[in-house]
Amino acid sequence: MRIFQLLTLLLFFSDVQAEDGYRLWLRYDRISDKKLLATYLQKTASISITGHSTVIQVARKELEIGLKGLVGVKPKFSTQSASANLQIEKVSRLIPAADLLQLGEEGFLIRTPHYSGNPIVITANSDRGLLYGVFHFLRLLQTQQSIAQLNIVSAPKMKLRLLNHWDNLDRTVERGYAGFSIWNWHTLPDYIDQRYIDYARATASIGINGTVLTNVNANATVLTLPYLQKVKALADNFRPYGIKVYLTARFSAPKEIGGLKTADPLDSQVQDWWKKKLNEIYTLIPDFGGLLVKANSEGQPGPQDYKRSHADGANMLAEAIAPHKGIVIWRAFVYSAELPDDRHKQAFTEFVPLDGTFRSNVLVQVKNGAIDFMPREPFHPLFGAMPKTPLMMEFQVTQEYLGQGTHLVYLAPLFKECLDSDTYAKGKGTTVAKIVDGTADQHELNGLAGVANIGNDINWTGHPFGQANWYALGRLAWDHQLSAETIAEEWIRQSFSNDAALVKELSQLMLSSRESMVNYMNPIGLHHIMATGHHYGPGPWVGNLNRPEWNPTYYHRADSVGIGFNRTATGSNALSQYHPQAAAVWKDPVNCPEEYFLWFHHVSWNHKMKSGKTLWEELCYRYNAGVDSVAMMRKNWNKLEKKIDEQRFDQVKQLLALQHREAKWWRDACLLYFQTFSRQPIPAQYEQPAHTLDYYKSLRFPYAPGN
Ligand code: BDP
Repeated sequence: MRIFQLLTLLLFFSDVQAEDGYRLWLRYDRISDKKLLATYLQKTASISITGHSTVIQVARKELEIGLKGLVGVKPKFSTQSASANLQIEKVSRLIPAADLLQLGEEGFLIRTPHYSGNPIVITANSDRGLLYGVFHFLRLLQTQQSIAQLNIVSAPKMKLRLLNHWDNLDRTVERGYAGFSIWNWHTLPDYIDQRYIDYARATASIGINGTVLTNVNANATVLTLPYLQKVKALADNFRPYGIKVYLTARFSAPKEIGGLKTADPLDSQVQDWWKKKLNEIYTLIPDFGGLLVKANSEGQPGPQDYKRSHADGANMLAEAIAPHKGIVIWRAFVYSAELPDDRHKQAFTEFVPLDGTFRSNVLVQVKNGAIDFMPREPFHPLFGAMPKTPLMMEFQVTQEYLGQGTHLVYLAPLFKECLDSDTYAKGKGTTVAKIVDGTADQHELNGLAGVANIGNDINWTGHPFGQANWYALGRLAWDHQLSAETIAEEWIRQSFSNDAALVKELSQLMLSSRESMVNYMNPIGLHHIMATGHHYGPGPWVGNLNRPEWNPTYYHRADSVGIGFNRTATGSNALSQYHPQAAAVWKDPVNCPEEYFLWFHHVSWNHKMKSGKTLWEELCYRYNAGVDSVAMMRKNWNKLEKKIDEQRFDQVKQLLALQHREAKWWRDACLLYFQTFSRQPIPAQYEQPAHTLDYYKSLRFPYAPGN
């Protein structure tokens, strides 16, 4: 074989094998459509880009990488806009001032104004806006859109668009299923891993503008100088991408690393300590974003240790950070083992009376639901109940309760379901999205965060489809009106290919995946019935944990009569925390949507469901339908073999087989256990459990990840 043939062959193979997922949605492979390729080439033949900031340099670099890949030509840049085909310029004279006004600080506009030569103009009010515009332009090319006549005006609906990393300093990741933390604290600040840059590119490309580097179960060490220098190194590298860094603050840090005897927020020494600490942080990182705090929750220290309120704690930090224009994000994820009240109600009970008492630079971060990132959960009753406080949304991108690293579950439908829910707080149509984006109560400070699913696995997220959830989080934080379908399609086109049939198949697979998972894990409103600690797999029988609300039996309440948690007025009355019109949807067992039935009602085994089946039969049906739909996903995936690179095809194929096995495990374990109460057979038309209940109860996973 001639040497050049060998080289070509090697190149060919290295190309095929390079599809390991590392490039995420920024693959920038050559445009296959010849006609489009010609247009793109023509429209990008000369590019003017003005400005010299590091952000502009990043935008240029991205255009270079992107166009080289997509159209095969290294772009020619100039600063002479008049003759360029693509003109990238802050506050472009070609765009009316009123249009620029709509863009705010971070928005962008891409337009083909009608004048000679028909150039494309990308403009914004800031360099960051231009960078977002460039990423969007490259997205148009990657998804093979027409760029003949463009008029795109896009401004983010949320001000803070954050990833929350639950990463520990020893590089383990709480609820992380994609390897270890990407932050290598040991080699920072001297060594800047290329991953940090690629993380920033990907993150900025979907509009995320902040990253909380550390776990909410915080370690005060990150606030010591050697670690702050490491944080600074990351901040310096993220700044050109418009990404600010944030840290989690351990409330007892003044004691642990400051040598004080107390962390009481009303103690002047404690206040001074935080002021000095924040001065130190801002000296190193002038644009540091702020602090995220989990306090008096699941054993974390907090102001209540000193009989102070959450507002006392948050305000003390907020005051210390205010001179630097920083913010405090205070989490509302609180519940107590001592309180006999339904866990569902506790955050509301605790926080609503504090509305109006937080400083103006405090946001309260609320999980999408009142329990904990369940496969399906009604929106948190706090949304709409604290009009004087900006409430930040916390979604979980990492799939702690949703199949972890092994299940293909596309989360945009879950995120959308919550954002589109009507709180009725200010009349019909006051959706959760409107509360969170600040429009309902005119909060300038507003935001949305997602607990990241990123680790040091080669493809970042473990499951190749986990990438879609990272992508969806960013896109929805930018624009919560985008549909789950649109986001899926964008992601598929960029991550796999623009082949129309493939896009259709994959998007069907993704869009139905969440519902399948609900069926085989937690149908009809069941929740929190997973195994202890690691939350991997089913554990509905668990009832012996110290804290009552950590037990699955607390949530499903199965007995000889029926199953489900009565949260109506005759039960815990958690429903009373919702606006009466929102509560009305769930209150009446006759009309309650069945997907929330057992969330709000204790229902008898023989209750007739809408399908005509009894509740027990419906439960059997749903668990089986969930398993069947995973079988269907496998079948559909296998049909795509020729259209997907070998590496990812094989990876997903194996993972779907695992998901299928785990779906059966969920079904069989749950049905066998609930059958001990219903005392009815699993109808013969369904596959019968492969093992006994005792077998499922005996399974142990001492080293399950993320715990
Ligand atoms: C739960 C997780 C736990 C987190 C906690 C939180 O199991 O690991 O620390 O939420 O959000 O979902 O603080």
